[in-house]
Amino acid sequence: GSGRIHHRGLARKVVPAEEAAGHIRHGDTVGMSGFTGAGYPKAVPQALARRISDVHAAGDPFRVNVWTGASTAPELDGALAAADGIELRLPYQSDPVSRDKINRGLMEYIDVHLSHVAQMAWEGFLGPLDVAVVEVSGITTDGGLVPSSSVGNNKTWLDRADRVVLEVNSWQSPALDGMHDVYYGTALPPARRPIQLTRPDERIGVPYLRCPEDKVVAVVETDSPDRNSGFAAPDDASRAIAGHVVEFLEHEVARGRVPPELLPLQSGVGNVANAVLAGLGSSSFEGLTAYTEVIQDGMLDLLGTGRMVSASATAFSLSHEGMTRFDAEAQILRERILLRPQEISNHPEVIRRLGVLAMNGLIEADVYGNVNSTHVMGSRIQNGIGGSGDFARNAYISFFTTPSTAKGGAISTIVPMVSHVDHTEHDVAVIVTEQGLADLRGLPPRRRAELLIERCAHPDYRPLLRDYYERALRESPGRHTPHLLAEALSWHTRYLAEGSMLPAG
Ligand code: 0RQ
Repeated sequence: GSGRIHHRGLARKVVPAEEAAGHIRHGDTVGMSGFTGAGYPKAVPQALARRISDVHAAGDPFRVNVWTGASTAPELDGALAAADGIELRLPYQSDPVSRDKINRGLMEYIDVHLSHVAQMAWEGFLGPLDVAVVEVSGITTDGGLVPSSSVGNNKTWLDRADRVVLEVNSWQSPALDGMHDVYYGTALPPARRPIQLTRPDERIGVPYLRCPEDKVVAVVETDSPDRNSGFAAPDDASRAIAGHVVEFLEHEVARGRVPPELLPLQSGVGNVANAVLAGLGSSSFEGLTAYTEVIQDGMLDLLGTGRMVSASATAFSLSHEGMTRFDAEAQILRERILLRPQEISNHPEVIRRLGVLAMNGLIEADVYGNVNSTHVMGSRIQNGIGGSGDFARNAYISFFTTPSTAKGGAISTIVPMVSHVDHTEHDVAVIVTEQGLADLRGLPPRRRAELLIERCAHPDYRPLLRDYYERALRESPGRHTPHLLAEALSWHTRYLAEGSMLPAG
C-alpha cells in the first residue's frame, strides 16, 4: 500500500481498478470528482472505458451519465467519450473528444451554472445518483476522507450516491491535508440558513469529507499526476488586456470606489486570465485576496510573493511548473489557500456579500454588451458556462476579457448581435480587449454601443460595426436598442459560408 489509508476497514476494501469499475452498470449515473483537470479519478474511468469497449464489441449497449465538478482530463472525459460510453454529461467539459461527440449530436450535454449542481442533485429531478467515484489524497484512522486537489461536488456525490468508489492518490501532495473547508450546513429551502462567510479566508466547515463505511464498495490506490496543462507565455494581446485592467483598477481606487487592497478577485481559466494575474503581480497593489474557483499559476505567484494574502477556491489548475512550485513552497502556501465545495466557492450569496471583482473570458460580445461564453457561431459548444455566470451576475464589478479577433482576424469578437447569450447586458460591467476597455456601467444601450465599438473593436471591424450601428439607428423600428434583424447575424453566416466575417474585396 501507499501508506495513505489509515482506516482498517477501508484498507480491506482495496481492489484493482477493473474490479472497482465492475460496480458501474449500463444506464447508471456516476458522480465523479474532478475540477479543471485537478482531483479527477485516474484509474477507474479508464478501466470503465475498456469494459464499455468490450461490451460494445460484443454487440451490447453500455452507456452511463457522468456528472462531475467541472472539466476533467483525457483519462476521464476523453477515454469515456472515445468509447462512446457517455449518454449524458454535466455540468462542464473542455475535452476535445467530448466536444466533438456533443457537436455531432452523439452525446447529450447539459451546461449548468457550477453553483447550481449540488442543489439540482438534491432536488432530484435529474434522477438518482447510482455511484460516486471520488479521488481523495488520504484516509484518516477514523475514516475521514482527505480531499484531493479539488473539492468540486464531492461532498454531494458522497452524500447522494448509493455506492461509493474511492481512489486514493499518493501522487497528491501531503500538504493538502488541512487545506480544505468542507461546509456541511447547506439545505434545501425552506430550511436554508445564511452562509456565515464574511472574508475569503474564514473557515466555516471541516477539513475532511465523510462517507458511511458501508456505502464504500471499493477502494483503489493510484499514484498518477493531475492533468497539469501548461499556459502559454503572455502574448502582446494578453499583456495589453492586463495593462488596461490594472489601469482601470488603479483609477477605481483613486476615485475611492474600491479599497487600496482591492476586493476579492475571481479569475477564470485560460491564458488571458493568467496574464491579468501576472499584470497584478507587477502592479503596486498589496494585500490582495481572491474568492474564486481555481488557483492557477498566476495566482500561485501572487500568493508566493505575498502580494496576495489569501485565496479561497474549489480547485487548483496548475501547469507542471506551478505544481513544482506548490510542492516547494507548500508550507507557506497552505496557510494562504482554502479549498471549498463549489456550491460555496461559487455561491451567489457569498459573491455578492464580499463584492467580488470577477474576470472571465468570452467568445463574443455584441455592441450592447450581451456576452456569449459558450458557443461558436451559435450552435457549436466550446466548453460551457462554468462558473462565469455565478460570478458575473453577482460580482461587484464584472469584467469580460478577450482578444478583439479570433482565428487570425477572420472573426471579430465584437459583433452586431451575439449568436448565443450566456450573460445579458444587465450582468456585464466592463469589456476589455487589447484595443482598450469599455466601462459600460451606468450607460444606456446606445451609449454602450458607441463606447464598445470605439474602445474594444479591432480597427479592421470598427468601420463595419459603425456602419451597422448607424444604419440601425436610422432604420430600426425601436430606438432603445437599435437592430437590423435581417442583418444582425449576417457576420456569422458570412463566416460560415466564406471563412471570414470580413466582406470579400
Ligand atoms: O480556439 O484553441 O481552437 O484556437 O476559442 O480562445 O482566445 O484562447 O481564450 O482560453 O480564454 O477561452 C470563452 C472559451 C475563452 C473560455 C473561453 C476560440 C479560440 C480558441 C479559446 P482554438 P482563447 P480562452 C471560470 C470561468 C466559459 C467558462 C468560464 C471559457 C478557443 O474563457 O470557456 O468563464 N469560458 N469559466 O480560437 C470562434 C469566436 C472565438 C473563438 C474564441 N468568437 N469565434 N472561436 N474562440 N473566440 C472557470 C470554470 O468555469 C472552470
